[in-house]
Amino acid sequence: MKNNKPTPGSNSNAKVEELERNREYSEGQFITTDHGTRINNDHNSLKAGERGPSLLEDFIMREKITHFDHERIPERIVHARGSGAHGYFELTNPIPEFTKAGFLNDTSVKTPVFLRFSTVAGFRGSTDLARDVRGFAIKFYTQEGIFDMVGNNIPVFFIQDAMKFPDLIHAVKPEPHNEIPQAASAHDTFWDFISLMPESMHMIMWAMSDRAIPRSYRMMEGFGIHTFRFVNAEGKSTFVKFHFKPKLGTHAVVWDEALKISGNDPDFHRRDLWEAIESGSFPEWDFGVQLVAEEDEHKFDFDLLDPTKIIPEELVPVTILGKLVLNRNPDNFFAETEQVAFHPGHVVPGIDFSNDPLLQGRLFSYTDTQLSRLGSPNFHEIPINRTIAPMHNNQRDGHMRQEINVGRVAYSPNSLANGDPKQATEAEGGFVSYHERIEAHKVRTRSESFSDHFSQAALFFKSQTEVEQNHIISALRFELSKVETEAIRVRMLGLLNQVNTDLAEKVAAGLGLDVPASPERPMNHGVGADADPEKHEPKPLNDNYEPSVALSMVVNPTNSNTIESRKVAFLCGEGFNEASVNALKEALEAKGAKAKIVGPHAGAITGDAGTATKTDFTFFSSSSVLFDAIYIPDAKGMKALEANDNVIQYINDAYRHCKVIGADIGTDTLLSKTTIGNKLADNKDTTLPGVILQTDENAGSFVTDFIAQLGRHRIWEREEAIVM
Ligand code: HDE
Repeated sequence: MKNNKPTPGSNSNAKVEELERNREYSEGQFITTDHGTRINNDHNSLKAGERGPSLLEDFIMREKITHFDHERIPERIVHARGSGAHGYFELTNPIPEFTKAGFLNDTSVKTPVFLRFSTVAGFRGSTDLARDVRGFAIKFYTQEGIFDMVGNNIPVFFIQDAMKFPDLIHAVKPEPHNEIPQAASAHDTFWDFISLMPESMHMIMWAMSDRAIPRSYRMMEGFGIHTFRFVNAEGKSTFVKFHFKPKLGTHAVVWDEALKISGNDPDFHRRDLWEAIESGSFPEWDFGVQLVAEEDEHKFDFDLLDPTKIIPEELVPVTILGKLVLNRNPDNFFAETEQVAFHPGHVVPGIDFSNDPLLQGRLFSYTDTQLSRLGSPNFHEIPINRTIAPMHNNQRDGHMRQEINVGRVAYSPNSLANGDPKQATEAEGGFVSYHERIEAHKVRTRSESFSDHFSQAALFFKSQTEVEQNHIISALRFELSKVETEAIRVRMLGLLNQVNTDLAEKVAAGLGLDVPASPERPMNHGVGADADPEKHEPKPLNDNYEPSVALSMVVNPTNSNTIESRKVAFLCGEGFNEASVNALKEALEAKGAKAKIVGPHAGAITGDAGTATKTDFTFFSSSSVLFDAIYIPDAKGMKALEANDNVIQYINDAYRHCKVIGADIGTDTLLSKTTIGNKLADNKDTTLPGVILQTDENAGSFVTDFIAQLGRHRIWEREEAIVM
């Protein structure tokens, strides 16, 4: 018997309620076999005598162990590592002139969603902080069926044609002979492939940028990448690209930090998402679209069907339709996050596909992969995948079928069931594919309009601030220095040089190489056997684009200086200054930030006013890479802090990673042992950006200063020439 526990009110929705029929609550219940027989002893197997052999008869042990033996399913071939949450989409700006999709027309309906974030290359247990693209896959449970927006946090892709996807993934995954490296693109096979695929250059710029090491899933943009179609009630189509802009802004960590987080907390992003939702700090995005009239299809320098291109927001602005909010963690990771099955081909009337050859290939792949991953064509019956719209058809049977279809008719046309289930006319909500006129030869080739591989790569690079450009250069140096085959490094320099000479030269300097005078001609995979190779040569750079602020994370116009949910470590010694801790803590918490007490040991420490205060972490069990800023109050036990290498490391890392550091009066000796001390020793009058030292004079402004600096996310002016 199940308890029928109500689902918590405010963060429930139609899908969350629908899942209730599958929830199992054990509280107050007897333990039973899978078949309901109450178990009297769950600790011992059935034996012939106390010290004798186990008996085959033991149906209870056999059932328990058999189930355990079969607990695992294959992990996703890509995007194996991920985390998900429930939420809703709320429409504020209906667009009936562009699409008839109900959930984009009716503002009275909140559409339930389930969003899964992921990395691409690593295995299920790999670190969250790998340099990688992040998946951003949303299941919209609309009243007209499921719409899956299976996107990424980067708006372009490595390849132009689905035919190359297995090659790309074989190249980036661990090398097949020794299964090294895990969750990393810094190895020969990946860069060998990329160096022969000029079409990947735009994506490479993004993947080597800080976008590939996000601070949080909640601080990433999401993109549908491909051009899709909207279709309105009159059957008119408009090209559309999907965008999700995070309320907290788009932010990253720095590479050294990513490496250290991977050791300190490989679940960093998963934990961050979970904790934010549990604490009521609900992640939120604006959902927007770029719309292009059919008549304008050919008005751009690039092809709308080419998934290695963006439409710069300066050319077509993003129209915001509403907000997407995540407000509920799953009840069970396996049942929901692991078994959720996305598919770009899950669409509803009013949304249709373009002929992007990458998208077209995906339309095949996703059902196919669920068959091997989830094991049956009945994966749509798994609770998280179930539509909340009525579902009736003549599909039947198969492994693990749940539905009990009543009646003798499982075919159409039929007369024995009055022709039911019946087809829906367009007016009744039947899906009608867009009537695109196509007149063409069957050819196995690529369109010439897909040959400009460098212009948007150059646009991306020049739209970055100097700090961001330096990070791209460092990332390329890091990755390529891990490549053992020199010819691959040289070929990459040749390609980078076609994007931006300064970039190529700086990367080359880090590799101890020269940029090749004439790049080795990469093999051109776009040429079909029946095509003219000259016509498919990569076009030289067209540098006509204006830089776009939307592409930079530092000057991105959607970034606000909110400090909501940011985490600040308070490094407290015994007898810490309670007044200064409380003043900053209260001010931070009032703005939605989190203050964590880090102390010399677990349990509690006592402040100078005698208050026993629980420590959240110790200097040994945590690190500044897990926080956005640190504050060091004065303490009677300051001497112990001064002698503690972990404390010094805390401060040095926070400084190196350009984080805000606040310090009380009385911390001078401690600071003198850190990088801060070294910098100040050079010039006593210098103030260091983002290092806020409390004095008697600034007592009134310290807290506001600290909060203002924290809102900047990083103090980039502190970053010294990372690039030699
Ligand atoms: Fe995927 N991709 N993909 N992909 N993809 C999968 O489906 C595939 C591509 C993306 O959280 C797989 O259920 C092909 C682009 C996300 O469950 C698989 C091609 C984009 C997720 C698959 C692509 C994506 C997947 C593996 C080239 C961004 C995770 C497990 C034609 C727009 C969804 C699964 C989740 C997952 C195939 C390219 C995004 C094998 C063949 C481009 C976010 O079906």
